[in-house]
Formats: sequence, C-alpha cells, structure tokens
Amino acid sequence: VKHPLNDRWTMWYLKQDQKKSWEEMLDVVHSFEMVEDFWSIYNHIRQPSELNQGNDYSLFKYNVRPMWEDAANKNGGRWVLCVDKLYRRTKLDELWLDTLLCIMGESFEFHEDINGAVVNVRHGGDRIAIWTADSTNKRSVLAIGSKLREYLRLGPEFKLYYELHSASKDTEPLYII
Ligand code: M7G
Repeated sequence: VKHPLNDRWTMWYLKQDQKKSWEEMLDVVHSFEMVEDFWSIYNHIRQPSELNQGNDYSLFKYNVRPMWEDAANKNGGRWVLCVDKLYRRTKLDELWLDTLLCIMGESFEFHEDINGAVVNVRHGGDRIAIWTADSTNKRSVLAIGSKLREYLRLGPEFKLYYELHSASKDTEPLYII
C-alpha cells in the first residue's frame, strides 16, 4: 500500500548546455503523488552536491512550471537561502531534502501559496529557493520565511531574503530575515 501526498508534484532537472536556450535546458524527471514514488526518484538521482556547477533541480506542484512566466509564478517571488560553497559537501544536500519534505508535507501555514522549490548549484555560491505565488501577501510571505528558518534550523551564517521574480539584478530584496 502506498501513501498519498496531499498534492501531485513534478521533479525537474536543468543541465547547463551552451547550445540550448534556458527553457530547452529544463527537463522533467518525473511526476508523482505518492510518498514512496518520491523516495524512489530521490534515491535514483544524484544529490545536489554531486551535480556539475550550473545545474539545478526543481520540485513544483504538478500544474506549475518552474519558471517566472508560469501564470502561478507571475505575481510571485522567492525566498532565497544562500548556501556558501563551504557548506556544499556538508550541508547542501540535507538542506535541500529538508526543504522538499517541508513543502510536500505542507508544514507551512500558508502552504497553498507555495509553488515549488529550486536548488541552484553555482560556482559563486549555491542557493535553495522556495517560490511563492503572491508577493503582495506580506503575512504569508513572512510566515513562510520565518518557518523556513526554524524548520531548517538555520544559523546566522545563512542569509535568507525574499525577492520578486520581476526584480532586476540590482534591486534590493523585499525582505531579509
Ligand atoms: P539562474 O539560474 O536563476 O541564476 O538564472 P544564475 O545567474 O546564478 O545562474 C540564470 C539565467 O537563467 C537568467 O538570467 C535567465 O536568463 C535564465 N532563467 C532563470 N530562470 C529561473 C528563468 C525563468 O524562470 N524564465 C526564463 N525565461 N529564464 C530564466
């Protein structure tokens, strides 16, 4: 007997490739709605720390694509957790798994506002982000951010900020907690 999740989810993989556009680099790994199916996918793929730099994983609700342009993300933003490269080997994988379990387990009061999560493995520093649907809902945005800090037991060495998907590179984040 399998155990259903409260939502259906899709795992995505982005593999850096100079010959492709950003959208073309994005691939579906699998969709699932059972706890056991999540684990078989998770156990089958490499950990974030084992990916080449430039690559990403995303886990999004079934009907939402992991891109700003998706209707569900258009008015949203993301909590970005900066994970210094120093922690890639010791912390990144655990933080990513905990993030996945928190969003699939609907641990957040405003879980309906969560569209998905992304891990970016980057030379300049890795990032884990939770994407939320409505950046104007301050209560929900701040509740999700502060719970994330609590659930992941993030010390002050971890920077966490919220920014709009529509923000340009040099715009200040909306919230820093
Ligand atoms: P990134 O992978 O989020 O961060 O964005 P990085 O700069 O640390 O690698 C890199 C680039 O990927 C962006 O400048 C965009 O060109 C493209 N890109 C990333 N995202 C999340 C999107 C998206 O949602 N839609 C589109 N069209 N391009 C994106």
